[in-house]
Amino acid sequence: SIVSPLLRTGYHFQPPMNWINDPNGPLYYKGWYHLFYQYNPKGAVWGNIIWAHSVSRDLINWIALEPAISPSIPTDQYGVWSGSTTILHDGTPAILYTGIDRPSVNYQIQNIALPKNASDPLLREWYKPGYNPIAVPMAGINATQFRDPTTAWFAGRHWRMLVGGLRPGTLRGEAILYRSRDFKHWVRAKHPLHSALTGMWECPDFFPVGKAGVENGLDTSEYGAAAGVEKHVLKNSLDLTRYDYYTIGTYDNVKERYVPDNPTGDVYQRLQYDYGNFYASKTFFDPVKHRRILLGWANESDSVAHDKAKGWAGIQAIPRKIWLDPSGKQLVQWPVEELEKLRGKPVNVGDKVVKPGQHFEVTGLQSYQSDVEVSFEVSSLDKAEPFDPAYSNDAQKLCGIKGADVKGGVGPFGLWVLASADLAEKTAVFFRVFKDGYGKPIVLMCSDPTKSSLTPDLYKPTFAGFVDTDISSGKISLRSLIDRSVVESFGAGGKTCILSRVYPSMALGKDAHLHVFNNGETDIKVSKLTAWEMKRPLMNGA
Ligand code: DQQ
Repeated sequence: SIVSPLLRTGYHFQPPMNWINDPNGPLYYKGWYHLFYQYNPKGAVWGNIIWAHSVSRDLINWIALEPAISPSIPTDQYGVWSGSTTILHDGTPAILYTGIDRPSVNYQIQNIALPKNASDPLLREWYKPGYNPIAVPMAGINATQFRDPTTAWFAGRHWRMLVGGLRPGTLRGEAILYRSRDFKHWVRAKHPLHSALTGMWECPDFFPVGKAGVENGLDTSEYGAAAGVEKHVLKNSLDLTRYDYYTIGTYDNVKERYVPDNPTGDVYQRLQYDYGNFYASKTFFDPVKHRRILLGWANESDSVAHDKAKGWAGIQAIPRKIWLDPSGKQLVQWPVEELEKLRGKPVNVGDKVVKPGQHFEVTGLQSYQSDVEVSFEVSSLDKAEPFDPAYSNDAQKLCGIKGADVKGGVGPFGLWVLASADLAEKTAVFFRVFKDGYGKPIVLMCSDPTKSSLTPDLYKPTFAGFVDTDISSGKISLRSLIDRSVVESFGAGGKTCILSRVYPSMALGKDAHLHVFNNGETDIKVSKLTAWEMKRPLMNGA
C-alpha cells in the first residue's frame, strides 16, 4: 500500500523514524528542557525499548541526543521501561525507571540511574549505580504489574515515590508507596497511597496544585497552605481503557493518605486529561516559568502495516501547561505559550453568522499545519435537545450516536478540519448542547473522525467529553492544533481536550481545507476566528 509522506506531523514531537511511546522523566536542567521517551531503534512497532533523549530550549524545537538508558545490568537487561526524574537536594537529577530482568516473563524491577557528569547541562551520559535494583516485587506485589516509578517528593525526613501496580488476584489498581531517606534504600509503605477497582495503574503521577484558577504550578515536594498548595492530583493510565484519568484530592503526608474529593471519581464520573488518543502522560515542574507541564503520548490509529510502511509510529502531544480550574473540580490545560512562536500571519474572521445547515470555508491559509482559535456564540439555548441521563458517564457513546452529521437543536457546530475539496473527507470537532430535566444546559464536545478518510480499514474512534462550562451567555471557545495526521483540540479554554489521529487520503497538504459548520437548528455566530499556518520547528534532525 502507498502511504503518503504528507501524513507525517510537522510540529508535534517525533524522532526521524521508528516507534515511540511514553514520555519519560521530563525535566528542566541548567537551561534545557529534557525529554526522554520509550523508543524502538529498530522499527515502527513496540519492542527493543530504550530511553531516547532530546533537549530543547523552548519545548517546541528539539535536538536529538544519544539514547540515555539502554539495557546493560542484570535488572534491566530485557527492557528499560517508563520512569521519572527527581532533582535531589544537591541539584543532581536522578532517574527512577522500570527494568525487566528475564526474557520470558515480564518480571518488573525498579532501578536508578544518575548522570555521569552533573555539570553537563545536556545530561548526555547516565550510569547505573551498583546498589541497583532499588525495589523488587515482594510479597503482595504482582511482579508482572509493577512499574513506572513517579517523580519522588520530599517530606519530613523521607523521599517518597509511587510505583503503579495491580493487587495480586484482584482488579485493584494501586499506587504503591515507597519511602527512602537516602534515595538508595527504599522501603515499601504498609498501604498504597491510593487504590481502586479499575485494573492496572500504569504511569502514576502525583503532584500538588495551587489555588483554584491560579495558573502557576508548584514543585512536586511543595506542601501545605503556606506553600500555596490547595490540592493534590493523582493520575493513572488505565491499561484496560487506554485513557489517563485523574482525581483531585487532599494529601496528608503524615498519615500518608490521599483522599479524592469525589469519592466515585476513580470509577464513575471519571475525569480525563484528554478524551482522545493520549496516554502514559507525565507532568514536571518548570522552575523558569513557574508552571507545571504535561506531556502525553499519542499512538497511531493507522494499521500496523501502514505504520511499518511509513517507518514511524507515535508522537508526543504538544506540551500543555496544567493548573486547577476556578471551580476547583477539574484541571485546565493549554498548549505552552512557546508554541505561538511557530504561528505565521493570522487570518481573521469576525462576526459571521452560520445558519442552520450552513458552513463556510476559512480561506487565506494552508490549514494542514495550523493553529485555529474560535469564539462561538449561540443565539439561543431554547432548542437544546433533552439529555438522556443514561449517557451521564458516557460522552463517547453519546457522540457515537449523535455524530457531526446528526442534526441537533443547538449544534452540532464547530470545525471541519483536514477536509477534502469535495468534503468527502473531513474530521469534525464540535459542540452540541443538551438540556437536563431542570433545564440546565449540558455541553458535549466531540472529535468525530468517521469521515476523516476514504482509506479502508482505518480505526476511526469517535472521542468525546462533557464540558463543564457555563454556556448560559451562549459563549464557548475552541482551539484546534491541526498537524497533518493530528487534530489536538481544546474546548472552553482547555477544560476538555481531545486529541485525534486521522489519515486522510485526499485532504493532504495543500489539498486540505478548513470550514466552520452548523448542523443544528439554532444560528451560531463566529464572533472571532483566528487561524495561523504553523512553521516547522527543529525536530530532532528530521
Ligand atoms: N509503556 C511502558 C511501560 C508502561 C507502558 C513500556 C505504558 O513501562 O507501563 O514501554 O504505555
